[in-house]
Amino acid sequence: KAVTLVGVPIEEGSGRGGCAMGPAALRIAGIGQMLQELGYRVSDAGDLRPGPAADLRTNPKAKNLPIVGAFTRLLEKTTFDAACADSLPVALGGDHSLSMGSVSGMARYAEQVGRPLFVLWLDAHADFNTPETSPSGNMHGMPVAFFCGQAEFAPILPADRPFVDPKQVYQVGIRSVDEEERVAIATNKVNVFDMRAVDEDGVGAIMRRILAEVGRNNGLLHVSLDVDFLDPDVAPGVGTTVPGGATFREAHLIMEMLHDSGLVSSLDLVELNPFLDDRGKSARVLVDLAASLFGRRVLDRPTRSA
Ligand code: DIR
Ligand code: MN
Ligand code: MN
Ligand code: MN
Repeated sequence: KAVTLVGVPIEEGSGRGGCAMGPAALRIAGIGQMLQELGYRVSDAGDLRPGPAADLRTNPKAKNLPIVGAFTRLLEKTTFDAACADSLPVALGGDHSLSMGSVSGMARYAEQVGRPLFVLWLDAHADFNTPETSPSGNMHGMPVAFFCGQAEFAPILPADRPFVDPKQVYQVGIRSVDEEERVAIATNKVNVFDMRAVDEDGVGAIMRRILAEVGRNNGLLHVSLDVDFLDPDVAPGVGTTVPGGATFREAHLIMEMLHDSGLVSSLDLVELNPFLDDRGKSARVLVDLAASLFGRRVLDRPTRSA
């Protein structure tokens, strides 16, 4: 089993500084060593360092588009190449705009191998804004709309690229959605399990449903984990904390069930802002969660079947 780490030090999608230090913090917290200890062959693609794309113009409705677009292009290709080499790509963020690239790369790979791509979006936010609907202009609030082909974004990637079907996007942990975003999610039939659903049904039942659907369709599953999915008490190192997030135990259960499913094809760890963190706490939590996703467990006890 092989894993490719890709550092994506982008913060220009988030409207504040700090996320660019995320890859370094995740490395210091031991992401590579953890994977090696679990028996993976780990290659490290280093940190992507593109310059701003000269052909993309700045736009107040999509802030820092030239650099966000440049990262998108480079990460799309890096992710696609890793997947083609049978290595599981892990994007070390970096703000959530990087998923425009990682998910688009996996969509291209999925099309090549003739399997549907599903996306599990673990986040306080739906990130389904477009330049037209975004109240902030921050592109980290737009990646899902981008890879679902919802918006006429500037020509960052070829217009004929494969998109993700919004009905194959599963969002868990959602508790902050903008007005027009709410309409777009409903219209496009994104599968949203908000925190009320988590409270009523529990993450175990929700994950069993999602994984059964992906398995039934022989899908690939891209997992995108935003630090603000977690409760701010668990992970304070993020610029957009929202109270009432997932607990440490809920998050680990999700990761363990993902491992047991054997369906995960790719992973983003995003929005870690080490400048706001509490002595590396959130970086360590992310590495711990990734460890559960990659197979670390307390006892050899598989997930209870539905
Ligand atoms: C808000 C905040 N929905 C926006 N978004 C995110 O600016 O679009 N915060 N992703 O983390
Ligand atoms: Mn996000
Ligand atoms: Mn978020
Ligand atoms: Mn965010």
